[in-house]
Amino acid sequence: MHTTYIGLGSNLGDSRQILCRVVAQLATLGAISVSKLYSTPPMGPQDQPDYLNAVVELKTTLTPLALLDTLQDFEQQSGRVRLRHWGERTLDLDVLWYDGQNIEHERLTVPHIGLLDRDFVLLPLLDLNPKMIVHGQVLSDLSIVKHTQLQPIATADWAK
Ligand code: A4P
Ligand code: MG
Repeated sequence: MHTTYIGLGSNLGDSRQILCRVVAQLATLGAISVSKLYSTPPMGPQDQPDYLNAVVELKTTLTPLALLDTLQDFEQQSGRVRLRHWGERTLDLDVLWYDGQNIEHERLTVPHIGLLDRDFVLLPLLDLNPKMIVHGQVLSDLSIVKHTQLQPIATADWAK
């Protein structure tokens, strides 16, 4: 059994409903725990709506690439629209972490490349695993975590 963390983001369509649906889909892959829900200002182009972000911990037998394939299927099933790089999208699913493995594959980089720089990823990750260490870095010690303005908009039962 492998432990993995999946980042969820949406800022097009009914984002809350889209994220609730994908949480239910992730639950078909193994046991899940869900972070609090965050409303976050956009990273990248500023002329786009705020995002909803959360993280799901998943315990699964899927290999990393099989997991990526499945997540990309879920993105497509959400009617995924992605208009521009770092721009608005109906659903973005990222493999943030997989059993502490470092994966460098043409389709998959794990830990996710932006993980240490994004409070909208770090805060929900720390909800699930307050002692988490990535690339030797204790996440709770990062200055971006200590100085973030982000506040959850819903407790961890938001997807139930
Ligand atoms: N890929 C490589 N590694 C991974 C991984 N660990 N997990 C490849 C998932 N995919 C991975 O993804 C492009 C390719 O990355 C995939 O085909 C996969 O093989 P994409 O999601 O289609 O591309 P993208 O979204 O244009 O680029 P990128 O860099 O993934 O965007 P990000 O980093 O996901 O950023 N602001 C806020 N507040 N909240 C957000 O969630 N998200 C983005 C998108 C921008 N601004 C945001 C947010
Ligand atoms: Mg992505």
